[in-house]
Amino acid sequence: MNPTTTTESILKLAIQKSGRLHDDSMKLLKECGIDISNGINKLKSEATNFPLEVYFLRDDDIPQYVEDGVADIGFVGENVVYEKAKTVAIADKLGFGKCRLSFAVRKNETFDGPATLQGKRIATSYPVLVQKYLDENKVQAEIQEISGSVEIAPGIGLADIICDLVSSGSTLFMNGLKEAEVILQSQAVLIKNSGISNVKQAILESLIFRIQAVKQAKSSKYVLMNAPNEKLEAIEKLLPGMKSPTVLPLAAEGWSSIHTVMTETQFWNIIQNLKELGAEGILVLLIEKMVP
Ligand code: PRT
Ligand code: ZN
Repeated sequence: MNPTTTTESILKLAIQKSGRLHDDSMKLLKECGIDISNGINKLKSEATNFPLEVYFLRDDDIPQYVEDGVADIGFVGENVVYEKAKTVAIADKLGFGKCRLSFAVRKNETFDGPATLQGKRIATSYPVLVQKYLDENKVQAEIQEISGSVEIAPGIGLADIICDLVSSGSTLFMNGLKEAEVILQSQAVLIKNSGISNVKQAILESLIFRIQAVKQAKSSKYVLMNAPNEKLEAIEKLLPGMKSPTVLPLAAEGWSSIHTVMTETQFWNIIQNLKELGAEGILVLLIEKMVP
């Protein structure tokens, strides 16, 4: 620790110790230029070049630790934040750990909206969110809370329907189930304690600034192409870009090189038109950081 720093000037971040969010959480910190000395002490680790201390915890415990102020902030799935219903604020979405919480039924059964759930036994690890959905839809059903392998519940006669996290859908498919209704779209988010000090708030803002630059870069591509000068105006009209594109003359007479930034979707939407206008030698490059 830098001799001038005190615990009050270090932001405490809780991330998942192991599991689906661990690697992406560590990767995000790295992409933000924050080095974590992942020493022998796996419970917590300190950044060497940013006022941050990282606690490694079970994801279910993170909202509680942040509410209590044991950690100032945490990276955790929205599904866990809403299920635990602690008093924490969501400060940013992190763009990884995407999944959805869905009802699933046996593949030969039909699901005609919430009324299908009436009187059924629902197996889930998310009793709070499922009960909320039942209440909102004025349906009564029996919730069987189980902590893992929810997808086997219909097969062993424990439940008629399940409500579980889905990403690719292959777990449901392999268990003879099909997704029937999504009740929550989720991704990893940054949660924060509601009463953090001004000093910590300033550190958090600089962390969020870095996270946003990383996220923005991920969704954008740096695109270069060569184009005949007489088509420059028409091509520029197609390009989204941060401001206007950079246009540089090529050694070849009558040709220019155009540099610009766009999202991957925008690129695929305009690529045919660019080619029709005579653009060639089109290069698409990754961007590491992007500050608008
Ligand atoms: O030990 P700890 O309590 O910390 O971890 P955990 O076992 O409770 O959680 P973990 O590591 O499985 O998941 C952590 C977080 O990852 C979840 O809270 C979600 O926010 C997010 N996430 C993203 C997922 C999935 N995708 C996901 N597919 N969490 C779980 N799954 C499971 C799902 O429960 C089902 O069993 O994967 C299976 C379905 O996946 P597909 O691809 O077959 O549809
Ligand atoms: Zn968990």
